[in-house]
Amino acid sequence: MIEAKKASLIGRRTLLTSGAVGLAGLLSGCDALSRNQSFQNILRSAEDANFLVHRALGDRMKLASEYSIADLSPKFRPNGTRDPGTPDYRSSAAQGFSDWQLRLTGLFARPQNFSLSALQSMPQRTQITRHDCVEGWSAIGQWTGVPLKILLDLAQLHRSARFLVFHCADRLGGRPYYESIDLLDAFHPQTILAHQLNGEALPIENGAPLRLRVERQLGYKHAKYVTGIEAVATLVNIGDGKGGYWEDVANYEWYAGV
Ligand SMILES: Nc1nc2c(c(=O)[nH]1)N[C@H]1C(S)=C(S)[C@@H](COP(=O)(O)O)O[C@H]1N2
Ligand SMILES: [Mo]
Repeated sequence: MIEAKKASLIGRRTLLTSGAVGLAGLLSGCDALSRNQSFQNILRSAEDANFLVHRALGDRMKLASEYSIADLSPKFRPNGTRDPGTPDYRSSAAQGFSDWQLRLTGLFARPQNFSLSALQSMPQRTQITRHDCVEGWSAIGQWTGVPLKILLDLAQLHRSARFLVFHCADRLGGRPYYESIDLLDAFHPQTILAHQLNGEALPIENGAPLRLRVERQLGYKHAKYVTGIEAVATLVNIGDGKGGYWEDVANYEWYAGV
């Protein structure tokens, strides 16, 4: 009897601990943290780990505030690239982006491309949120698009994937713009690929025809002009390895929570 109880407690402890380690893996921003010795010591205690799991998950899965139509900014100011301006982009824009392809590559069981009209025929989510740029301005806009989760399920994200990299059509200072998020943000209900702003087709200056909205993070994470989503196990081979254009160029934080 006592032995059985002990065994079940040990089983529970192991489960909680591995759950915590799994979460540390998921919270990719925690790479440095999970290498940190004292964090590892904390993880060894199952009860503390359980607490950390719930606190971390709770914080990360919270919804960003949503606003009403009355709160919309009169104009959603553009920032960074206002037009990728390449021949490919120009010709696609001239056709109303009817030839735009979103390419899902990397760690998917069914890597595939989606046209803009395919994306528009999927279930959509509309949300009014506040965008905060590190340069000190913010704007409230209404975004409509496909929840990223739908695409990840269709393409069957592989178990070994830990990050999604968003490739963009524009270059800044000669480098391609890109961004990346972890799987908690990827499956977050407010993470969408938006093709509309304030009920109209997304303007070129705001990222037409597709831009990421990852509402728990600062503006630079919201990749515009998205051409591809690559699922990877590590970010070290992408760009300079820091997970994004501004992370590489100016050491911006990879996890930019608001
Ligand atoms: N492809 C691409 N995405 C980008 C940028 C960019 O220059 N290129 N700028 C980022 C920054 S710093 C911000 S604040 C927002 C601005 O979005 P907006 O132009 O719709 O205001 O886009 C982000 N995504
Ligand atoms: Mo920004």
